[in-house]
Amino acid sequence: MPSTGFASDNRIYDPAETLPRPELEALQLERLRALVERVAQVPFYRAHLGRHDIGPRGIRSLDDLRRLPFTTKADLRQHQPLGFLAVPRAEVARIHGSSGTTGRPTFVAYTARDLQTWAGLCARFLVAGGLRPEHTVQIAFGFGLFTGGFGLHYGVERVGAAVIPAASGNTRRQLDIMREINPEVLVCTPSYALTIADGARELGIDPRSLSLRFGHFGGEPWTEDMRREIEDQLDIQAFNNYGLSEIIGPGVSGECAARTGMHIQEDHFLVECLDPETLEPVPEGEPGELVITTLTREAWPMLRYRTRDIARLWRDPCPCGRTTIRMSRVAGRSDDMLIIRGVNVFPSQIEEALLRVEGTSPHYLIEVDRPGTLDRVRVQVEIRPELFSDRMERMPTLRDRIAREIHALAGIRAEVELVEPRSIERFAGKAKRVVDLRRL
Ligand code: DLL
Repeated sequence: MPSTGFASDNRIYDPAETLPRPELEALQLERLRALVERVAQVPFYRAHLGRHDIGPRGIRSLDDLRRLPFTTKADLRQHQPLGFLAVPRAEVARIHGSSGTTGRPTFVAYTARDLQTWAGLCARFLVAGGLRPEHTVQIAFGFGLFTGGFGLHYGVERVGAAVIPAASGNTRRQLDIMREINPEVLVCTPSYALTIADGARELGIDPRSLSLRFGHFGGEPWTEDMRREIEDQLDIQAFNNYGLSEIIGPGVSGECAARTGMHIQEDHFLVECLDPETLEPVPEGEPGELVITTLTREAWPMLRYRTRDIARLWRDPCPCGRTTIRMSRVAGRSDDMLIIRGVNVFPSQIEEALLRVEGTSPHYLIEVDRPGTLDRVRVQVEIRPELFSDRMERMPTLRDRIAREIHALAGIRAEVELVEPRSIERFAGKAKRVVDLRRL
């Protein structure tokens, strides 16, 4: 990933972000020992540590992390609600949850101190990506069980900037608010940022004329091409941030002004990158599943949580001065990876292919089925309004080009269907891009 200088002025919120590596690692080790002591409050972990005779004194170096058990989403589900709580119920200050695919939320808990830590972590990435106390931020994330709204809200407040808790959805209202209050910053999912741009155009407003100067986007996978789209359509700078509710919510990592990967907040999280099959570490820079251990969570400590998110890690120094490991964009999830005729495909590869072809929009739906014995992939792509009306004769060429790009990037043959602008469902939160109709 080439560094192209800083996208905004380079500021660091917390000196902990620049700790020399030996100091950082000493702090991690101390916190890991304290964590092993704390997780003994959780029956699931107590049983494991007892069986393997591991106590805080058995943790001599950070490599001893590998002696600790993994935790999976299935473990969390099995011990719902709040089976992983490590403090007395009276000390719980907040409960969030993630809806997941089953519809039943899995809950996670925070103490008052966890909430303080969380606000500080969000403040770090917000400042890294340009937020200053004089700014106003429109948050178009859900405020509810989802961690996006509240997490970013308290992060913005911690920085000392003004928050508009607009919440998600109702694009027209988002635009009204934006035009009356003129925020410089937008916070939402990347797909919703594009919906806002579309919504503006529908109202006859040039989205580039809005007051926005930059945006902090996260909560779902997106590509570098999608960043360019968002930046171009809204005339802003777009920063990526990553997190998950099981760990804390947003605030696990985020981009700095150099935008060459997201800095992992390593004084609070130990992150491993493992082969999802063998669970052995992958060589540095190779894609693997992120496995996260929370070093400071009080109410909800997690040992080696298997995120299912596939990304790459690298350690080389960043020009911004932070000393932390950086992670790449999330390429997909090991559990939503599609296997099509034996080829592993991530929806993000298809998105990348689409966006390479001029005339397409980043709104698409991938449908997989198996009419006979072979998988069939159909990709519906919205094309841009200016192409749809008067250039119908160019459609077959466009379709072929998209299919060729998909083949080149993802290694599969897909049927491409060009559809009218705005015919694919929009989501105010995370976009749904895949429908798998196969009975596997
Ligand atoms: O989405 C937390 C969050 C909110 C992060 C707002 C950033 C901004 P969950 O609902 O538990 O929590 O979903 C977590 O979303 O495991 C990833 O698969 C995906 N995800 C989150 N951020 C990114 C990102 C929140 N920047 C799951 N890029 C994670 C790609 C992301 N995927």
